[in-house]
Amino acid sequence: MGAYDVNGNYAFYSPATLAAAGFDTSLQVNVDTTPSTLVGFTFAPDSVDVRTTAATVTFTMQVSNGYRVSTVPVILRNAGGEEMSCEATRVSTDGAGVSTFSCTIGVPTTRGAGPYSVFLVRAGGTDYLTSDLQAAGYPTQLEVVSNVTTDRVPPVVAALSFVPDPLSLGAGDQTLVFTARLTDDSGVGGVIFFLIRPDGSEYKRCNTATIFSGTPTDATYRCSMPVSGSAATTPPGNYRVAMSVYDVRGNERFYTADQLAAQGFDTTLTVQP
Ligand SMILES: [Ca+2]
Ligand SMILES: [Ca+2]
Repeated sequence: MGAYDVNGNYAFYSPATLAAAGFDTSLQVNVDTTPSTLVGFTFAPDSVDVRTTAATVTFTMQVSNGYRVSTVPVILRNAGGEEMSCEATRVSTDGAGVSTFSCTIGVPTTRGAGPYSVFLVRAGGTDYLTSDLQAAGYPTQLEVVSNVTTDRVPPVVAALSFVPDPLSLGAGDQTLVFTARLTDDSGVGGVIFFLIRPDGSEYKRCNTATIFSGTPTDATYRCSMPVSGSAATTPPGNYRVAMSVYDVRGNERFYTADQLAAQGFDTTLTVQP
């Protein structure tokens, strides 16, 4: 320390000088390097019935040295790969530094039925997997009672065609009509047809969610795309057709022209001058 009087006389006292005078001059600073640890985990309820109305499940975690952790993610997964998750935020911290985190997962009526396992809880840098949670004696299984079967599979393309092919610019503006038959266990949601220029860039797309014929699980879609008869707008050459398909559960797949061709479909549209 340094000390001065009203006349400007100044003296600096080193730690050694102060210690020699009998004062305690050391200050101990403790740095806590103990990692955060999950010390409690539960959720309620452990079974929900969403056959008629949506439900919620609340997850509660206790984390030691909780000040080191800002959020605690929780992920659940069923055997079919359907996932639900939430990210818990701090509710409180007790005198021993154990923080309580909480979050809620909404379970809609569209959620697939069956058991869901707590796949992951992440506290600080540590991932607690199902087996870790079980070993610690925590609950890991949530039962969902629902009328819906898990579906993680996008629609399958059963047929694809388009007319006219070849398309002649000499005949003026044309309408290219795509037809595709799609199947899906839960029901097809819709389709987007992509027409790709000879240089690989997208020329135009045609989007429809209206079934032309069939049923939702075996649906035929038809989509009309205007094609300009101007060679400047529509350079002659071999165009390709790609598709994006999706079901009513949100499962989506993009099929490249090559993938569709590998299934045996004609995906080349010849545009003639
Ligand atoms: Ca599906
Ligand atoms: Ca063709």
